[in-house]
Amino acid sequence: MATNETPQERRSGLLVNQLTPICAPATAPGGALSVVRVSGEGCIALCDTIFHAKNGRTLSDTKGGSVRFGYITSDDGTTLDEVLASVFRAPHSYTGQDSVEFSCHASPYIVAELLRLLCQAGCRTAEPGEFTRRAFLAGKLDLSQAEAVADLISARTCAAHRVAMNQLRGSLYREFEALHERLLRLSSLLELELDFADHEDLEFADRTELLALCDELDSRIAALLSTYRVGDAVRHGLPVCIVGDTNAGKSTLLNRLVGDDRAIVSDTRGTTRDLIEDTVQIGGTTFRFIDTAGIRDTDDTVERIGIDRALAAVSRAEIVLWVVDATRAESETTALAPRLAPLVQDKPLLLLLNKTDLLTGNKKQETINIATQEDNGEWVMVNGQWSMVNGQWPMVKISAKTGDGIPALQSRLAAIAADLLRSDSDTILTNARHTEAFARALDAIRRARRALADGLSGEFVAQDLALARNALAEIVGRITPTSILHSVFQNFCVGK
Ligand SMILES: Nc1nc2c(ncn2[C@@H]2O[C@H](COP(=O)(O)OP(=O)(O)OP(=O)(O)O)[C@@H](O)[C@H]2O)c(=O)[nH]1
Ligand SMILES: [Mg+2]
Repeated sequence: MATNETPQERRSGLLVNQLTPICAPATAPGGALSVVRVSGEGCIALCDTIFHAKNGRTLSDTKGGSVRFGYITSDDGTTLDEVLASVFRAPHSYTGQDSVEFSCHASPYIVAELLRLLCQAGCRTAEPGEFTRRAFLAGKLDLSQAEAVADLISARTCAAHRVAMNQLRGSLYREFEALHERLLRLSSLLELELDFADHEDLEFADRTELLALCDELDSRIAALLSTYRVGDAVRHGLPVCIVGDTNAGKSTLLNRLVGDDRAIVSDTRGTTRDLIEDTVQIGGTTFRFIDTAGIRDTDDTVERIGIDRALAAVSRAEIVLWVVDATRAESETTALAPRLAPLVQDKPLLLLLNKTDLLTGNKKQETINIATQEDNGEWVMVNGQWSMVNGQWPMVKISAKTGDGIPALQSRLAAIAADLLRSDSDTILTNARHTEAFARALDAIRRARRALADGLSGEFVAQDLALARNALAEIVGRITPTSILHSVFQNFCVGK
């Protein structure tokens, strides 16, 4: 667990005012009840100055972990509200300090008055994340768990909740402990050797064992890093790029999928210039749909910038939806396949045959034929173009305008997402800060391994191993620059 007072933390001033009683609403406005949190030295007696129980009992004579019913009395002697007060005594509380949580009626007036009375009695208003920061400084949570609290609060899907909950229960901390222990073992073997550097021929550490330890650390950290792709998608939404020719109906499709008028739709070619994003949940997964500029040859400088952005978005996306106007399917696919194919080699692409509501007679039959060929798994559409580029792109027929085929598209997307987001690992990296620190640790371990393999002096190896240890320690907050601590807690809301 995070240590209570490292010199670095003390210097940083994080412990200044660490004991002062603080108060803040812990619930968002709205609803029937609100919780107001109070924490700090002497806060229970402080709350007694505004809280009165019918039977004359006080919060000071209430056991930790129990609840008392009573009234909040204003300074003019009137009753502000009937409340339940939960009392927690150090160290058995969220912050590790004496704490009180008032459960009051959710009127904004009551909450504001209660906070005013508490401040008048000696509290100060809590800063964002200050309760969790106190919990971290008291060693109740490591830094990765503190960050998981924020993730848990903002989790909107089952997957995001599961990842945050695992991290809150210490999954990342356990990874840290296991890796750190192995690194320490590696370092101590080497340092023993350095202590006896005068004895030239002495080599205490078995090089094969050291190399094997490096490899073990390397593969575990590399495996953890590879989970970030999934973690990022879980947290920010799986990026799905909507791409295609101008006027194919991309913006109409974005609006249809997110159920909102997000992008301008018009029959003028080249309407969309910039990337337009919105998230929506389908089948328990958050998707981040990205509408893009239609791809065509153009002399317009701004439109060209838009097209470059569209192609870059295709490269970054996890899934690509290629929208084709079904009435012009041949020309659009022939023109764009060579530009898109190289960008989508390793990612799922759905070819969306849009505007099927406009198909009649022969055209309709043609589309049905294409779809049938797809079922055979070897459809070749235009002059052999498909098979040359990629014969396996599955197709969905839709009408973005009427909504026809959209449920089928949504189930297709849900199935692809389930496949992409499958992970055997309990620990999934969702946080860029953790990922960057693991990457630094991995770099250092790889340098150490090279130095060992090249037979360099143990000193160089030891330096890199120390860098790797420090990078890991930052993740859980054992050694963490003050600026990082501040930015972590500033991202919390007040009352957390
Ligand atoms: N009939 C029919 N018209 C559609 C459909 N989808 C889009 N449209 C029409 O096609 C025109 C172009 O639609 P947009 O959604 O703006 O096309 P886009 O691909 O975003 O076009 P750019 O932004 O210019 O690249 C508009 O007039 C839409 O109403 C559809 O499924 N059926
Ligand atoms: Mg558009």
